[in-house]
Amino acid sequence: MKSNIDIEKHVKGESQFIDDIIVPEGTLYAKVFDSTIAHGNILSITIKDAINIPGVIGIYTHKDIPGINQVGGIIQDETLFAVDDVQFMGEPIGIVVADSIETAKKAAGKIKIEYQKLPVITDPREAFEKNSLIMPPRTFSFGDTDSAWKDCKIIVEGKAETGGQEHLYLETQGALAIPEEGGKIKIISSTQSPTAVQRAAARILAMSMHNIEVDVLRLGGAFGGKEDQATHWAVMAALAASKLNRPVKLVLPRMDDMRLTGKRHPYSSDFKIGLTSDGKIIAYEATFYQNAGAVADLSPAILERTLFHATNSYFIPNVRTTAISCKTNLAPNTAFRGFGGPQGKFVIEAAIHKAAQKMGIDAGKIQKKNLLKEGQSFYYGQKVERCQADRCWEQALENFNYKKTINEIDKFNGNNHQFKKGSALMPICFGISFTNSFLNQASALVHIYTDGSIGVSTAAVEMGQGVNVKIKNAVSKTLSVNADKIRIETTNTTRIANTSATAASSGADLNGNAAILASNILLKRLLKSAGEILGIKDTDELKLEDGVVFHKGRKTELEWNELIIKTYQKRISLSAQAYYATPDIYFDKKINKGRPFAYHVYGTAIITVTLDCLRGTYTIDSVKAVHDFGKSLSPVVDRGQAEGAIAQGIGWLTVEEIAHSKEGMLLSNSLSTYKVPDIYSAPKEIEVIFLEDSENPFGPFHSKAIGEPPLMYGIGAYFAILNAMKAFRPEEEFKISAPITPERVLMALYSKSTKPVPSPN
Ligand code: LUZ
Ligand code: MOS
Repeated sequence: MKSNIDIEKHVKGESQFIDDIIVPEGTLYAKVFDSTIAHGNILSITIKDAINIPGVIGIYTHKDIPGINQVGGIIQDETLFAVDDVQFMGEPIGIVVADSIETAKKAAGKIKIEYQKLPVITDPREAFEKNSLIMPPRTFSFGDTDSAWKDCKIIVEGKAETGGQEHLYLETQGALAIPEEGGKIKIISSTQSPTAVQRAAARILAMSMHNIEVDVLRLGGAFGGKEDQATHWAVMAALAASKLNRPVKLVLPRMDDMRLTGKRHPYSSDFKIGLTSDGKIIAYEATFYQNAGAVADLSPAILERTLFHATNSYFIPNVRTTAISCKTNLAPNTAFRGFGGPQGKFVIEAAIHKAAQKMGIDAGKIQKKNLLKEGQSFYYGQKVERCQADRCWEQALENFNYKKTINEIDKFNGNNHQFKKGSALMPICFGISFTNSFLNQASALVHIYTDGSIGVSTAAVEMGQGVNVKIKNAVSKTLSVNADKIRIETTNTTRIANTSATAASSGADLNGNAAILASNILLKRLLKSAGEILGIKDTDELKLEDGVVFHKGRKTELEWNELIIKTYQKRISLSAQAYYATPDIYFDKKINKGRPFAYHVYGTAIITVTLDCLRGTYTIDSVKAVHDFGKSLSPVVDRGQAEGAIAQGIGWLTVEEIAHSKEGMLLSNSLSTYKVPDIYSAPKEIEVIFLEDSENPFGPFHSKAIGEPPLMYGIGAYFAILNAMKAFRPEEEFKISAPITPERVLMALYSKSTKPVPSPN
């Protein structure tokens, strides 16, 4: 089987998500009640009208927590339930538990909370000015920018902004907690990080981790939104289950999910770039103001990845970047596909765009001239190895006939007034590994049953990205048995302990490698056993191929099923556990240098758009990319990931707009007020070519991570639209502020400025 193994079940509606599980007898339902103001002190909570409603079983707040009221992962600054004050609208204050979800909802609506309001900050720069920070700023530097500016012929300074992004996973956050014998709690959770749920539940309930079991079948999407923020709901359900000794289900309704959970971090950034007259970048400085929301969540790690990717796929000899995590009164922003990388890359692309404009040349000239080369170093100290930047670039331009595209666009723009076309090139380079080195570990447990079928457990969580089919293929290749014999089990903390989140695009790498190691242990045992069965001494000459034992390249009579049962009868273990830790990665946070990434993923995309200059609307005509997949473990899954990421990246920078009121209320709070790319706004054409001959010793069978990198091709759509706008108003200096919604395009095209709006002829 080559495609995502869930596809058939998905299409038939047979795939189970949290809300599809047939609940145990006596299950209760929980509803969160939350802050209706963005900042203030809680004066009183009155539950009288709620608790007396028939069917309401319990109402829990911070007072009911037996352990520590703390769910912060990186910094301990986040309570499960608010205590004295609230810091964002939607901050959980407690839960109502009832015998039906309707009753729980009704009761939650009857809880009265009095507040004393405090000033609200929603803007990161304002937070910075008021010294409202999550942690001290961080600076990465390389070379010496201060002395480099004098060597620059062209210097451009500017500001760039990117907005938030709602994850909008199809399955909202949720969990089912089931009490078991002796106080143990089993939590079935829609989480990317089973161990994070287990750890937080143990802390909140004052229990040992071995009394909490977390099980994950699959997620209906996550995109980073369930890396840290699936924990709360699971722990709340566990708390109620533990209090009441009854199963408790907590699934967030869509509007609660949008209101209560954080999004991609909006960034506001300043940049300064200096170049020689022939377009070589000599110096680059950037300051990133990250809108973290009310608590740290994963913001410090996301901030760090922004710094790592601030120079995208370019070598710049003098760089200084500073990133500031600003504490505001919004829901805590969190991991989102790319994890701060896209925000960093957008700013350097903005700087190059502006520099190109000033020099009167195509941005592509600057991009090409500064692409990373083998043997150079990234500005955080890692050597550039197996660099594919140039190859992807060259092949994209050649395969997709970029020259012709440009000529056609120029011709079109010369002949049209209302419609203008634009294009942009977008090279990417994305580092693979968790930037916190210790997280780069995984383990696998492989059982072969006596009928020859195989069960594989790892830490990987299937969330639609196809990690299960990749692990299946990796085990199938290693043992040389048909993939149909292999079942990928749920992700479960009793089978696989101390899991890192399935995140950082590294799920298939880490868990695939662990599964290969475990399979190899079994393979070695099986071949030794085969030698004994066949009476062959030189086991080195034995091989398993398609479920048959071969000796010196010749088929023997010994087949898989017989080998398995005989090995079992000889009392040889048919189970193996293995552990994988990415080798040779480290990072010194004192000097901000090291080798944080196992490897990098490269690619180049060409994006073309058509803009209706009367309406401000646009179509993304095409996205054509040459992408470095390494040697793919599943080309159809990888292609799907690339195409989906491209659409999601374009959505972030074009139509998806998160809006808050000044009081910190989320205005884009439903599917009617928040626009995600649909079939009309997605690119009309996406073509992705697999770069050939790319080796990757760190990936299972030389594959490369795919989850996040292609999202950043979407940045090209922003600049393609900007270029089309420039074609309409060549004199105008447009602000760099994403998302570039049709509304904003229209306003910009007809903005009052010293330069007149051109009219036809
Ligand atoms: N999560 C995380 C991530 O904890 N660390 C990372 O470096 C990372 N990178 C990308 C996505 N999620
Ligand atoms: Mo992450 S953004 O959960 O890979």
